[in-house]
Amino acid sequence: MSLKVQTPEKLKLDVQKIRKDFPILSQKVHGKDLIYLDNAATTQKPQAVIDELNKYYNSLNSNVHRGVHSLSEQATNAYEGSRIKVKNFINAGSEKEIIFTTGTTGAINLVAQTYGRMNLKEGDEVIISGMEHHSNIVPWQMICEEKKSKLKVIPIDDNGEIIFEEFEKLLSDKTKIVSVVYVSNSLGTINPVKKIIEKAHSFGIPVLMDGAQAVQHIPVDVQELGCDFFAFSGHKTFGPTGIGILYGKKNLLESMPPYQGGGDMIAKVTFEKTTYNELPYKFEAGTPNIADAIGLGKAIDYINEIGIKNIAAYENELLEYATNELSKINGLKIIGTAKEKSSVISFVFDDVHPHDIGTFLDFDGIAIRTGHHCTQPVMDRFNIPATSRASFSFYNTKEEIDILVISLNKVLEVFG
Ligand code: C6P
Repeated sequence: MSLKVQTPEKLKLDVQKIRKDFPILSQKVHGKDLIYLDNAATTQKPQAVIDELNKYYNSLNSNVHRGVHSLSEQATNAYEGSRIKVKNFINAGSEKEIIFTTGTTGAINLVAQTYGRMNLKEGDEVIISGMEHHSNIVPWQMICEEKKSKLKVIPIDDNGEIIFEEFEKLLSDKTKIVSVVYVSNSLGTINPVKKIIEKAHSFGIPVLMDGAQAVQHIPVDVQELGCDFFAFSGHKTFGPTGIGILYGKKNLLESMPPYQGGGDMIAKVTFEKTTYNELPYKFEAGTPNIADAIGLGKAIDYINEIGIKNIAAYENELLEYATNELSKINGLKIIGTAKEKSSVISFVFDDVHPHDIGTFLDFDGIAIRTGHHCTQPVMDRFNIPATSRASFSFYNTKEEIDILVISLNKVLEVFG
């Protein structure tokens, strides 16, 4: 069980120093030190990101791409500078391929409503996997329903891994797009995305990767992967909420119609006809989320300072430690035992409902998520209503995992 990154000989990551960068981590909850293990839902923000947002509103606030005055120029430079940071972060070929969206959900809806609307017709098929987040299911269902196309689902096995042979069987000339998650938020599975992309491409089919749980944990290089679209969210990447990214290959984005109409996405408007702006602005109608885009750029700077390979290696240690320690707890069953996993552990007890676990742990200051994690089909696949999920980030420690284990044992004493 490991993240796909070799552990460097000597870890360069100083967790105690890093923790001081995150003001929220020194809070108390119910009188106990906060132990934040809900990082798959959203990550905490370093002071540098919080300061960047303050700086923007204190000294830079202005609209972008519109004014000739100094403030507007500075805001535009910061906003476009952030786009370049994102481009470098995922190694896109050009900043024109980076679209600011509201998040992963916004990015996938954009592709479904533009690429999907343009390419799907009656009888066509969209392939997703059985471990998708609802935001990579429902947008495709909506457009498939409208176009009388079909959604095909790659089944997953008992470990929570995609059954690759079943994927191969689903591919045909009816398939118009494959849209799969890179790292599952409820199982932790890291999918063999390169293999999936290569297989789909051998049929000439484009692939969208839901990278919402990938970029904050493992190095991502969209050119090396070869994916056609890649989506992720700022708030899961130590940046602000309300901002996210759609990467798309230039030729595909150019061929797609705009998503929404409005200011900034146009070249020329008359009542008779409108022509559209060049990439990436064609897909960014209206005043964008300037401050949060800049905040995301700062979050990427922060990740780069620590080093994504160091992050991956450290989180891998946490995952192994937590898997071992949690496995010792009587009756605890881990859901999601793929060979390649990210730092997410979903678990169930036979006789204790996850919501009771979550509430109990909260009184010990421990934040985990309980429920279906917006992946109801995954719960159905494993025949369970919900799981408890502990998800780790590079600011978590083994000591925190020890406290989680103590608290879970107390849960068993009370409810078991
Ligand atoms: N998962 C979780 O607790 P947004 O809401 O657009 O930022 O991200 C949606 C999304 C898409 N794909 C995956 C794999 C995700 O994990 C998420 C968000 C959170 O697991 C909130 S439901």
